[in-house]
Amino acid sequence: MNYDEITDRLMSTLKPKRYLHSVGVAYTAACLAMRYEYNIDTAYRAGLLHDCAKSMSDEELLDYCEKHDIEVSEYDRKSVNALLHSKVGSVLAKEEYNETDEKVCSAIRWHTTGKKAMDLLEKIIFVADYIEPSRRPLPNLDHIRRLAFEDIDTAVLKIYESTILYLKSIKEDDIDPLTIEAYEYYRNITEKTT
Ligand code: DGI
Ligand code: FE
Ligand code: FE
Repeated sequence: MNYDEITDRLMSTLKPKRYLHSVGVAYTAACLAMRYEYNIDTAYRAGLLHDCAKSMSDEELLDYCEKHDIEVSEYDRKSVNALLHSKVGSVLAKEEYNETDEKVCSAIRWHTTGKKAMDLLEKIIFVADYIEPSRRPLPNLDHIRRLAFEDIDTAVLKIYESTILYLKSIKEDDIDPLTIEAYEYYRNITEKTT
């Protein structure tokens, strides 16, 4: 699909604010791609598509997983929309948006929890999702925005710190172990340089 077709479809499924967020992530991902010498077009497309499943209800997400053989963990069941829109989105991007680049699908797949040793596109989308201009103010956001363009691994680490603090402040026990594992990984690899 070309950009017009993608944005038309996104506009018809996402709420206006979510659509604006997606465009913000696309442009922010493109800027990070410029900084880290990644393919700008690929980063922009991954940004546009990353939340393409966000408007689905919990029921629709679970149903989609069953029909498409997507594994649903016990953590996914506790926070269906938060954790499954990324897994479902990566398949939806292929099926409904004709996305054929596996790297784009993987960046969508991992944009919420992240994971250990993300590739550059995965990190770009993980970070762009957090710092794009229309995000409501979050703790440390100005600092993380600057760091994103200085050292992306440290920006990933700071995002984990804020997200984990936030998740602990709402309900302690349902943080996906992937989130914690990835946080520890980025703490270890950035320790050597900071
Ligand atoms: O879809 P967005 O709102 O743009 O952002 P997102 O996909 O990064 O995150 C969706 C929500 O998921 C957000 O409120 C933070 C939350 N989240 C991130 N990691 C975890 C998590 N929620 C749970 N339950 N567990 C996690 O590990
Ligand atoms: Fe998301
Ligand atoms: Fe998002």
